[in-house]
Amino acid sequence: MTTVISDEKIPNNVDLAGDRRLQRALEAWQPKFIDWWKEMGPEGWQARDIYLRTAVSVETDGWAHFDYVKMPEYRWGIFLEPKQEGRVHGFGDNAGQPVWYEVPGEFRNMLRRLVVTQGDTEPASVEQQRKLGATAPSLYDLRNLFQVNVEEGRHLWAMVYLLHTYFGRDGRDEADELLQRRSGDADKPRILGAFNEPTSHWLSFFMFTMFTDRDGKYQLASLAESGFDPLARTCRFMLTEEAHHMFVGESGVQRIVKRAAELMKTGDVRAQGGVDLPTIQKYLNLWYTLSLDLFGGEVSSNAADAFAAGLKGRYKEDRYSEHALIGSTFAMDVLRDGKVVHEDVPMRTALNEVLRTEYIKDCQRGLDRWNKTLEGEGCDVRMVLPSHKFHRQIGMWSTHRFTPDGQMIDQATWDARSREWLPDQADEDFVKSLMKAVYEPGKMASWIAPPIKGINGLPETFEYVRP
Ligand code: BYC
Repeated sequence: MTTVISDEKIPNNVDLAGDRRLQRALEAWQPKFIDWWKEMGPEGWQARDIYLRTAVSVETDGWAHFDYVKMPEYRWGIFLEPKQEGRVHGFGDNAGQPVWYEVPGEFRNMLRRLVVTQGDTEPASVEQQRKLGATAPSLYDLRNLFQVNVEEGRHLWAMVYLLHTYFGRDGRDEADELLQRRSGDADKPRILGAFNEPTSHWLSFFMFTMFTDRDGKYQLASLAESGFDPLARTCRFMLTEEAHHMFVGESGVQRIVKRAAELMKTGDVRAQGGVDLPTIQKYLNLWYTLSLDLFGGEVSSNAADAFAAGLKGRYKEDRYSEHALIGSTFAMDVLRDGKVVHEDVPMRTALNEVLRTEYIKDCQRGLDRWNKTLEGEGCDVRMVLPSHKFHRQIGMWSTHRFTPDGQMIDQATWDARSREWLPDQADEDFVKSLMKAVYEPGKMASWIAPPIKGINGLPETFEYVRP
């Protein structure tokens, strides 16, 4: 076990020194990444000492090193889970055949698209969150924001390693373009919808890390099944870091919910500087549905092709007994002639929906924990996941309007009622008005309860970010 950061220019466990050409190519990309980080990373905090975790190996008992570091000096490294000898494809048309260690020619484009789509989300999220440091509710939260940011940077490195190593010239061009697109930019936006939405305050940040990072968990887990072995191994290690991001989101919202319930006992929540539960529910509705869109269309030939090819599997493929999925079906709601019907859809084309269904169950478990908090505070309001048909912008439900409980409505009803369900400008202005920075160790903003414990066994009063 080692928790010491190696002194190589790019820390790694892929023997970069043994491949001079690749090492040179990545060392040429590194300064472009640092320039991007300085321009688009956390605004105003680059020269500060932040108490951060750095990945230094993939060993379960000691992969992380904790210390103060200035973010531009963070040691972004390349870490893949170790190779399992004799690994075979776990699903699709090649199930049982040896996995690939190089990119098969016929699937090169499909694979590159998956890697680029995944890679694009990582810098996008850093860009979305770059101004949040100015309004952090505590030093603990400020540090968690930066932890998430630097690790999204490392996840970008993971995808760039794959592009440089396996996709030649095209891969190098794609790696450069990952640093050129910008979240929310009209001319060169990020690829997926949710990654172009502004994350303009901490309630949105916590909802993003709860719901959008959780999409990341499911997408990475299905790529971790890939028969392209280097992709599987890199995604497996990324999942280790992803767990903390979802913790930040889930516990962040839980603390806001707790504070709201406490304030409800003494009067109007907003008047006392809290975020009221109906407003929290609206932001939940927004970020949950934006994240549902990230799974793609309900019926998707792309998903079927990626599964057939052995490139993208299901969540925890080994829980299933059947891995070819020829002739099987998935029962799901679909739109037929403008009506919702429940139908059996050929399984391979339904795989985006299969994955989304797993994700929805996982989100519900998070809400159950928030609702336990409400119960514990003696509050009888409950947080609810809206229907998967509500407020969709991708897939078959995007063509019609639905209420949060899944009833189809016309556009006029939607126009009259959507403000009850989604945040409007007044909600946005109100939430922003609460966002005043608290930088004193151990102190919290009025709208959020303190965390249950600090980071890495340290107290909540620890100076996680030095002045
Ligand atoms: N926005 O067959 P379809 C994370 C496009 S998050 C815009 O329905 P398919 C993270 C699609 O590209 C995880 N466009 O779906 C979290 C296609 O275009 P073409 C990110 C969209 O192909 C927090 C067309 O619509 N990982 O890690 O199965 C912080 C029809 O597509 C969207 C991945 O996404 C959308 N939402 O796509 C940091 C994994 N959805 O081909 C990080 C890699 C679909 O017609 N990507 N389209 O031009 C994939 O597995 C798949 O590409 C998708 C589903 C999940 C996006």
